[in-house]
This record gives sequence, structure tokens and C-alpha cells, in this order.
Amino acid sequence: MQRVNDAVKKCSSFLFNTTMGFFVLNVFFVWLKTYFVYQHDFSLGAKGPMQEFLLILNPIPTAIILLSIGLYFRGRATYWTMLFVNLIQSIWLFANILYYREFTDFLSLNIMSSGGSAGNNLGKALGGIIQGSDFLAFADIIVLTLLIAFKCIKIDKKAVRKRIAALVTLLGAALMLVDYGLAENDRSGLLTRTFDNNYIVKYLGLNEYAVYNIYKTHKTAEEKKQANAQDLKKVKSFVDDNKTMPNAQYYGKLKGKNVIMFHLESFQQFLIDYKVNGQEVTPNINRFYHSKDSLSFDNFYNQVGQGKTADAENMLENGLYGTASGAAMVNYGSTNTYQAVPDMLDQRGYTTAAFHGDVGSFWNRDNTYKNWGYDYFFSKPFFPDSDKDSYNIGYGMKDKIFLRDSAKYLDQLPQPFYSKIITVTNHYPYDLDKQNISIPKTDTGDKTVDGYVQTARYLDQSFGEFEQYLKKSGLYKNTVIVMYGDHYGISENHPKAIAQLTGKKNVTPYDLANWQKVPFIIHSPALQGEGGIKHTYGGEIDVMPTLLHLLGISTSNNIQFGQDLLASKGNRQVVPFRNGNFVSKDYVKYGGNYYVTKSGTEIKPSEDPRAKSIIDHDQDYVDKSLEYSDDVQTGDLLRFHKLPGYKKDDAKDYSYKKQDTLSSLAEKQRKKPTSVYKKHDDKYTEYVTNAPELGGTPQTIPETVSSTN
Ligand code: GP9
Ligand code: MN
Repeated sequence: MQRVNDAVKKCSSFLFNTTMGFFVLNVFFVWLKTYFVYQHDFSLGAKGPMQEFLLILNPIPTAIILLSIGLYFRGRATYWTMLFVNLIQSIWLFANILYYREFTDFLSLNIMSSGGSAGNNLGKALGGIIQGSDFLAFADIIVLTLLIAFKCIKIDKKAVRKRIAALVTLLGAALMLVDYGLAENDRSGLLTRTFDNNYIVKYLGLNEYAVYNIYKTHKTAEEKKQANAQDLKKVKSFVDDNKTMPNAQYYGKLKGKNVIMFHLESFQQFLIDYKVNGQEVTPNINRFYHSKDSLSFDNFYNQVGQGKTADAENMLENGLYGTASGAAMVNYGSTNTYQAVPDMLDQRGYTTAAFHGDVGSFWNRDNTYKNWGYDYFFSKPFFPDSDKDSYNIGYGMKDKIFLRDSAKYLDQLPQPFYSKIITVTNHYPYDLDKQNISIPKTDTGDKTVDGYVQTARYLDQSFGEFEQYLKKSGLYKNTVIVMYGDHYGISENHPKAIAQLTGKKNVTPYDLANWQKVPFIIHSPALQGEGGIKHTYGGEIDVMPTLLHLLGISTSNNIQFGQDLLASKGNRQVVPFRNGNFVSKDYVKYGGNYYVTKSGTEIKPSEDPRAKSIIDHDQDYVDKSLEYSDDVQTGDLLRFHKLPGYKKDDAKDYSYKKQDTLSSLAEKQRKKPTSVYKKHDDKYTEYVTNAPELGGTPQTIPETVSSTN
């Protein structure tokens, strides 16, 4: 007992009477409150022991580094410096608690310096959102100050040796490196690909996020400052030179129709008509693909870079490539000027809405969509019980549940509407719970590959249910359903499995280029049988002009890099990949090799002057397209471009908060009662799903498991 008492005494004398003790107290409290806020106020979605561990670890390094500044002073100055550093960190924590509660995102330099919508709204709403527990962020500072005032903590006059102070700072830096190493190991590309602010905080910490955000903001602002209206000139002349002539047969054919952009997550073209065990994997999507009311494309490629889904979205709705590194939506989405498809349609009387069963902050959608003109963004918090474990898998809600819940909102959109529905279940690692599995895995033996057909089947079934809803609601006949796969599902790092799935002995770069094909289908009964499978070479960048022309909207004044895939004239049929490779109607350049597109025969351009001149020409087009598209985004060049009839709009006018959304929807319906709900006398369409989580029948896998195809 005596020994315990002695130990406690020693310990408290260290903590209360020495500089190092005071330092330890501060580090401990900063860590404790930050960790508490992580768990209590933010939803960082830490999964598994490593992410949980990093959440515990990540407040410590900056706490040590910053508080150790105090160790370089002596006496009183040391104590006040530490308290001051603690205070600064606490204010940052406190501000983020409030901001996050309202916007499910973290404060950024742009938001703070713009004094924009976010700031204003936050100011107004502050009274309403502040909670007593928020002030815990300052509790330790008050207690420590009082303890000093009442001399319970005695100021240690001795200075800490400089060498020791430096060692402590170094310890903080070392811990930061350890944290970063473990984080990169768990989620590679964390800082280069920049998925989501939540990820940076989850893995690296709130203070690291602040530094990263300041650095990024500064870099982006510098690039923008250096750009001027002159830079737009060469871009514009390049875009003008590559304009396509719309096809009279199709131009305006789908004018005034609703549009649903149905995002098939990670869905590759090879899945179309693919069979496992003699069964079609995706019978519903196949049916759409082959329908006479569908314009389908069998030489259509994904062109994404690091931004993956975000790059696909950027291409489809802006005709701009993803940027050379990172995700354009994250780096520029909050600040750049856009002349995007949703906004163009919005200004022509469309209601515009995006739907996604993940959190709104992923890929910075919650900010970017405002600048793209989306009236509404229905993300996870909009759907009932969307946090329930059994409703989720991988990145977000299971597609069947997500689509059922989305239909409720779709019913309420005044028509015509333009909507984008982003599915997510068919995403790596292709996990699916047993009750939802309805087809055997493939048997390549590659674990990351074999479940792919199962989630693809699930996506297909989800789409099938959604199609029934469209028919039942009456939307089907006056809606264009655009389906596209956003990018690969099985990456090139699985050549053996790819060979087996495609029935080849081994795969060449030519096969891998073909492997980048994804479906692109424009389906509408209004095509009146004038669809068919088109063989034009194209990719995601071409969707914008193709679709807008079908809707009867000219793109001749847009700064966009796509070409109308239905064009009667001027289509180059060159498909740039983000790394400068390409596929054209003539040649394929992939992984440093060249092939004849139609036959797959490898060629050496240096030995074939005719091929070389075509390839050089195509390469020049590819390089310029990518370079100019980057210039538009890094220099924010659209701020200098006047699009006739287009009104630049302001992110401040949009709010994706649930309450604001619901009241805006209600008001819109009163003013413009053209929604399904209004047309059906204030009734929602019945949505039928067999999702077992909602009481439907669980799926079963057929007995026999044999090899693919
Ligand atoms: C997450 C989802 C996935 O919201 O869009 O993005 P990805 O990893 O496919 O780019
Ligand atoms: Mn994706």
C-alpha cells in the first residue's frame, strides 16, 4: 500500500511540479478531447483494428510537436505557451465540431476566407446547433489555468535542456511518419488521390488535414492567379477545330424528356452477355443493351485517372478529363466555374438531382455538385435507417435498398428532370452477403476477382427492380435512361484471371486496352426503334455532346473535349486515356506498344511510315486534349468564357441539408405540380423489391458450380 502511495505521489509531483509533467498533461488532454470528438461528433467510418488504431494514434503526433514548442522556453513562458497552443488546437476542434454538425465536412481555408454561404449559414444557425458538450473542448484549459492560479500546479523554473526538447519534437515527427506509413499501407494514394476530407482526418488527423488543406488551397490559388483570359484562346481554337456536326436523324430526338444517368459502378463491357454456369450474369442490362430502343456502343472506353468515379462524373457532365493527378472534383470542385450539363438543363426548366448511397463528402460531391448546378443531392442521410449495418456493404448502401429509397424522391421531382443515380454495391472488394448472392463465383482462383460477377448480378437485379418502378410510375415512356460503367472492376494487376475470364492463354497490352471498355447505353422508347449497337470508337468524354444533341441542345459554344458519337461528320474516333495512351479506329497505343485496332496485330511505327503519320497525328490530338483540359481546370478558365444564354450561378444559392431540401421540394411541387407524386394525386409509386433486408426472399445460388462460359 505504501508503495502504491509513493508511486502516486511521485507521479503527481511529476505532473504538477515539473515542466515535462505539464507538457504530458497537455498532450494527454488534447489527445483525449480530439479522440472523443472523433468518436462523438464526426462520423469517420473507421473499420477494422488498423483504422481504429490510427484513430487513437493520430491526434498524438501534432499534439507533441506543437506543444513541445513550449519546452524551448523557460518558467512561466513555457506554461503559457503550452496553454496557448492547446487553446489554438481547441478552437480549431470546436469550430470543426460545429461545422461538421451542419455540413458533415471539415472547415477549409476557402470556406473560412470566402465568408461565403457556409460561413453565413453557420453564423445564423449557430445558436441552434451548439451543444453543451461542445465546450468540453476548452474544459482542460480552464482547469489547468485554475490549477496554476491556485498554485496546485507549481511553475517549474528550471528550463528543459534544449537537447531534450528537440528529442521530444523529433518523437512527434517520428510518430507522424509511423502514422502516415501505416495509413498509406491501409489506403494507398491517400494524399495524391484525395478521396475525402473524412479520410484524411481518419487516417492522419485534424491538424494534418488543416496543413494539407492550406497547402492545396495555396497551390490551386497560385495556378489560378497565373492563368488569364489569353490562355483560353488556344484552348478555344482547339475545341472549335474538333467540333462535330450533329446527326440530323438524332438531333433533338429526345427533346424535353426526363434523363436518368444510371451509374453502373465498376461495370465493364465484358459483363454484357457474359455467362457463368450457363447463366447470364446481367440479364436486365443485357436486354437494355440489345433493345432496339437503345443506342448502345461496343467500342466505348472508360478514360478515368486517379479520380476514378469522380473523373467519370467530370467527363460525363463537363466534357473535361480528370486532372493529371488527384481528383478534379476535390481540388477544383468547390471553387471553379463550371458550365455543366445539370446547370445547362436546369436553366432550361429541368429539375436536377443526384442520388448516392454514400456520404456526401466523398469525392467532394457535396460542394462540387453545387457548382455543377444540381438542385438536390440525396446522399446517405436522406435515406431511412441508412446507417443500419445490414443495409450497407462496402462504400455505402446496398443498391436494392438505395434505389427503393431514391424512388421516393424521384417521385417528387417536378418533370422534366435530369438525375444521376450512382450505385455502389458493385465496387471492389465485391463483397456480398449470402442472402443476396444468386449466381456462383467465377473460378479463376483469384480472390479479388471471383466475387465480381456476384455483385454485378446484384446490381443487375437492382436495376431490374428499378426498371419496373419506372414502368409503374409512368416515367419510363418519357424518360431517357443513360447507363454507363464508370471504370474497370478488375484491374490490370490480375492478368491471369483476365486471361481466364476472356478465354485467352495470356493477355497482351492490346487485350488490356480492350479491357478498358465499359457499357454506354442510351435507352428510350422515344427512340422508336431507331437504336442499335454502334461501333464508333469513343469514351466517357464524348457523353456530354452526344446526350445534349439528342436532347436538342447545341454544344457548339461549350468548352468541352468530347465529340458527338452519333455525329455525321468530324468524329475523329480517337479515345485518349489519362496517361497519354489511346485507342483509335485505326491504332491502339498501350503500355508502350502499338497495334492495329481491328486485328490486334502488333506494329512498329518506326518501320511503317503510313501508320506512323496517323499515330503521330492521333498522339498530338491526345496530348493536346489532355493538356488543354488540364489548363481549363487548373487555371479555372471557364470564368473567362461566356456561354450564350447561360447564367453563371452561385454555390451559395444551393443547400443540400435535409430540411432545406424537403421544404424546397414541397414548395417546388406546389409551384410546378408535374412530379409523379402530384400527377398521381399525392401518391407515391409502389416500389417492389425482393431485398431480404426489407422482408423479401433471400437469394440462393444454383447447385452446380462449373467453369465460366
Ligand atoms: C464512393 C464511390 C466510389 O462514393 O463513388 O468511388 P470509386 O472508388 O469507384 O472512385
Ligand atoms: Mn467508381
